[in-house]
Amino acid sequence: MQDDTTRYLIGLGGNTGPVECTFVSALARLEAKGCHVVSRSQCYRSAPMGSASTGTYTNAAACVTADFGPLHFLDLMQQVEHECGRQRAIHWGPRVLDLDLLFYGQKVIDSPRLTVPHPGLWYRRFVLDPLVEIFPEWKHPGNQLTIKQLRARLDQRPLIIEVEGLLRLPPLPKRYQDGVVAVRHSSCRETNMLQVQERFCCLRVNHDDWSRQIAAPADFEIAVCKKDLAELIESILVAALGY
Ligand code: A4P
Ligand code: MG
Repeated sequence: MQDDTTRYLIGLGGNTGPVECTFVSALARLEAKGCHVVSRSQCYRSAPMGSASTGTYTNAAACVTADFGPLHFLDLMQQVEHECGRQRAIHWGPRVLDLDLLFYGQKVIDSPRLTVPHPGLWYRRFVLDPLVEIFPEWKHPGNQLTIKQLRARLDQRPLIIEVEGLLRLPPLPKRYQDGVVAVRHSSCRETNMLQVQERFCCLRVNHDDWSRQIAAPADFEIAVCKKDLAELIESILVAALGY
């Protein structure tokens, strides 16, 4: 068994066409390009995260080893997406296949083309469900929580999403009754965060005008532009609550 530094954990997703067959084909294509598929999870179904997509998603995860670096690996994943019929029309739109690099061993990468660990994995059931099946004890290099612990946080109720730096929240649909969206004021930053984190799953959204997500913060954060806030919070609720 190779050590963690050479393992790629990937997420597979899709909501158009015969998705389970596409996953089999995608992994075979990666092998044909010189990768070795060590293990893969079953398939999991979930509601689509993001308003640009409507069909139910199928997701899975796989562990792959390869003798080349992460940017070349990303090239191969994108080639495989293309060969399987992926068209990049709408962000978060319907797709036959989406391959995401979730982890590359314990490495942290923050480059224009690649962010690893994947910045959205910690609040997405559809990523953590398959991952916990194949690697429950794998640690996130950002805060050393295991996949199992990250997944368990999403089962806590109420599920709190804290939005930092906002005075008022945008209106959100009432159907997410298990999720609580709270505003965190910068003046009570340290102490309140610590208390809340012990009791609840605290998903933090940092509401600055940062242009892109960050890879391995001290805690997990999402940077987001103001105009997208309501949609982003709703996406997080869908992905974290699973409905
Ligand atoms: N990129 C940066 N980091 C990575 C990484 N770790 N893995 C860059 C893969 N790509 C990475 O990706 C856009 C760019 O991200 C790439 O060119 C690459 O350089 P993309 O696949 O072209 O676009 P996308 O997938 O539409 O966007 P994004 O932001 O990657 O979306 P996600 O996070 O993949 O989410 N709902 C359910 N239930 N299940 C899903 O699987 N997936 C999505 C897409 C939306 N809703 C979903 C699901
Ligand atoms: Mg993607």
